Amino acid sequence: MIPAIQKWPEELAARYREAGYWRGETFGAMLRDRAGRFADRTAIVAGDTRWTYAELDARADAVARGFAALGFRAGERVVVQLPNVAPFFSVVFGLFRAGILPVFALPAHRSTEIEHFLTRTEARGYVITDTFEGFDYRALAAEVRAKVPALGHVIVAADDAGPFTPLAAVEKHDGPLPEGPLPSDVAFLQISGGSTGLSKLIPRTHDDYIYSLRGSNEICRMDETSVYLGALPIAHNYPMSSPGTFGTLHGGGTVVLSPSPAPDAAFPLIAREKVTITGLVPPLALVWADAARTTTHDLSSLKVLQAGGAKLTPEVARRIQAVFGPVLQQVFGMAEGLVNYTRLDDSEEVVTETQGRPISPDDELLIVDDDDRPVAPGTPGNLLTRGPYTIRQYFNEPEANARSFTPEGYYRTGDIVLLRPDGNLVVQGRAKDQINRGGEKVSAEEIEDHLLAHPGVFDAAVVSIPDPYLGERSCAFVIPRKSVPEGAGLRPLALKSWVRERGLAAFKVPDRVVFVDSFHTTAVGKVSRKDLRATLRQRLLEAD
Ligand code: J2J
Repeated sequence: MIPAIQKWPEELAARYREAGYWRGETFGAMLRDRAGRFADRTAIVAGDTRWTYAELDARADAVARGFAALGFRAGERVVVQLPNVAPFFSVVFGLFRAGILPVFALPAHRSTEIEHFLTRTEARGYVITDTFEGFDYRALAAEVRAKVPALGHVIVAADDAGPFTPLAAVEKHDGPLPEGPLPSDVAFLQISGGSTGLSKLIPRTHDDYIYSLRGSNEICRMDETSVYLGALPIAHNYPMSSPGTFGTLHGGGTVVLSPSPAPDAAFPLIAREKVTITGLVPPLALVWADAARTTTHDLSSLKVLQAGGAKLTPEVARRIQAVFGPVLQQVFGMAEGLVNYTRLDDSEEVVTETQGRPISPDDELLIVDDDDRPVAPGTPGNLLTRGPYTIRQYFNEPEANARSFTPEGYYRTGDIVLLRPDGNLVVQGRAKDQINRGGEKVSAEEIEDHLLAHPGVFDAAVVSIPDPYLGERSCAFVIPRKSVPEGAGLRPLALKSWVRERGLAAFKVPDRVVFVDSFHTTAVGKVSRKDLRATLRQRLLEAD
């Protein structure tokens, strides 16, 4: 088995420890400590379920013992695909405690993505729920198990496990508690947004991630009185850690889970549980602002309303503040590490116009041109970063690592930003070939590869197009292969179904398909995919 590791150069690691960023704590120990200090306080609220810290801690122990009894050992990986349900926390904290690494799949992922996560991480375990939003995860598990023989255990965190093992049965094993991991060990694998091919996996250590939680909690003033609403899918890095559900548990507060981010699900929960903070993506923040105008639910407990994951325009920021008051916080982060926040006492101008500044004084930011030379102050450029909670490598991706990190260990974010004299960043665009569909990231290349697999497709290029609601949508330019019947009769709907049926998350299906006879690349010589996408995008904007 390929070990999942994350390593900083020794002198930097020493500095991060000396500065008190890395304190040698693990997630297992963190929960044990909070269960000691806040035993009877409510940790998790989901539907009719309410777990105290003591209960969550006991359940995490049961999960750790159960997985050990099933033969899972420290360092192994288990793909966890759960929606916003309470067992998400008993499962992942149980795995943390046993040193087993959860791989955080999203509820939207389908067979192709799950198969990739399972095979790439050599996972022998897959944790799902029964059904959610009308989709049966047991059928998905049956499909991937047929393709991935190494998948030994499918565990269902719900009553009706079908042919698989119910979580309750795993929790009944009464073996010894496995020896825990080291704080410097990788705790889990997050999923990268991806701009090439398939999603890469992001190894985060206990030390580095817990530091990002502590830093986020300080900035967002989280403590045991905080009530965080998990409205977005909680497996996303943003609602997990900025400060998100994990930050809330770090602070001893209460996590309230909403099955959906829609106002009719979320607003009653805010009123009933007196939610103090939540994180949204910009399109949702706008929907909430509209709904809040006429709601009968009392939303006055909300002290912090975060918008992040995609660019919030100043205009939308103002609309949110007009309804909710001065509670807006912008968050610009990435699952690879670096997170920027506007601060709660920042001026309205900063909160409206900027994406904030980093968590740590030791977050190093470089803004460079395409040749990696620093740009003049105040000029937009490519953002490179390294620091005490930003990864130095992806899991098992030698080629991507060489592209995504500089020799000095800076992560190439792919974002184009401007650094203001006051230290705040403004995101101006993106150099990476990605579509940011209201916070859901889609790799252009990944979708092109699926389109090219269609017998009627000669060539395809996927680009982002502006969208008044989502910020961006995806558009696929397709050259049909006229010489075959499949190409002659090709329709947009057929291609959309094709992508969906290849086992991809619905948010990756192109929103628009435009058929063209050729890409008309006028430039002499070989045109890069990147330039081609830019040209096509421009042509579409001019035509619309
Ligand atoms: C513009 N683009 C943004 C913003 C992220 C906190 C918040 C977000 C994420 C996240 C996260 C943006 N304005 N405010 O993990 O902890 C785009 C950038 C970035 C990419 C990362 C967190 N906030 N983005 O969104 O790994 O392009 O993390 O590089 O999903 O989202 O995506 P992701």
